[in-house]
Amino acid sequence: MNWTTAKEYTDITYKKSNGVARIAFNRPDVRNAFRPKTVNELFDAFLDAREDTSIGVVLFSGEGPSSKDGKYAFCSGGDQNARGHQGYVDDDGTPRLNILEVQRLIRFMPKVVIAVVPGWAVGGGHSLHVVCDLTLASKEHAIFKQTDADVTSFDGGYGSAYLAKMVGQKKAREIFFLGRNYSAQDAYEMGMVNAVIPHEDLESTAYDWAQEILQKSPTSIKMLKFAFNATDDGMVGQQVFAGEATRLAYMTDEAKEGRDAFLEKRKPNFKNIKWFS
Ligand code: S0N
Repeated sequence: MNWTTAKEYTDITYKKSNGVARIAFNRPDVRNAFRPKTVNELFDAFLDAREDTSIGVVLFSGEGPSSKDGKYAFCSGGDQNARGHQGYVDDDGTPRLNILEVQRLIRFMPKVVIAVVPGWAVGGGHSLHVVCDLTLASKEHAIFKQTDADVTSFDGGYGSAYLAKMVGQKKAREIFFLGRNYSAQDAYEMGMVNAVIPHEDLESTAYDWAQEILQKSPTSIKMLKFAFNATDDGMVGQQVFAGEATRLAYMTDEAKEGRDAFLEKRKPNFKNIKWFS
């Protein structure tokens, strides 16, 4: 793994290596809680990873351990110090709920996003791992927990409704209503974690998974991701999937004929195009 820093930020790190981007929270002393600035940086980095045609997989993690007590975290959700009465407040004084935009960016980007969970995944941090395509968790340090109902800052979207699709209604309600701690092994048995990895191997395993995915056909991977999403995402899911279907249609002879006929001010001739069943 020869990581190159892709861009310098204050609240996150952003690196790239051989088709893989790695974006990580970098506020370990507050268990990688996000403030609006963190979220703006995440959005910027994820957008860059989406637009970079050399990148096929994004690893999403948290730096650590904490300098105070040596504990690891993926993310502990919204920074409660930044929370006002109408949302999470930035330096400009505007209250925001902008983590939801990052969730949508992860969900709709045509690349695989893997949550690499080295420690706590809590509240809005738990919701972020839920929205990722895959989750790998540290055997020794990962702990999954939902505190939304303790602090009255709850995710009624992907964080809960999609979680229920993943682990079942009863289990999802237990996670949110009781707010207990779940180990990596518990999370694996529930179906919300793909693999439990010894902590010292977590990063290299995530990189290996990314390299394995990068051997596959990019079009297949993105069509599969959007197909998996479509049934849960309503008309937006259909729109995202259909956009890629339209792109494939652009690559056909009939698309070329349709375009050329318009530009040449003549009727299109589709007579030689087969009606495949
Ligand atoms: C993570 C927990 C369980 C870790 O416990 P532990 O190991 O005992 O450590 P602590 O001593 O508690 O913490 C260490 C230091 O870190 C600070 N800290 C931890 N988490 C946060 C946080 N979220 N905000 C600010 N500071 C945090 C501690 O204060 C401590 O600092 P010091 O050393 O100075 O004392 C435990 O810490 C915990 O339970 N944390 C709080 C988790 C939480 O409730 N998070 C918020 C939950 N809600 C959301 O995230 C939802 C927000 C959201 O995504 C959303 C939803 C709907 C619509 C929009 C949004 C949006 O935000 O956009």
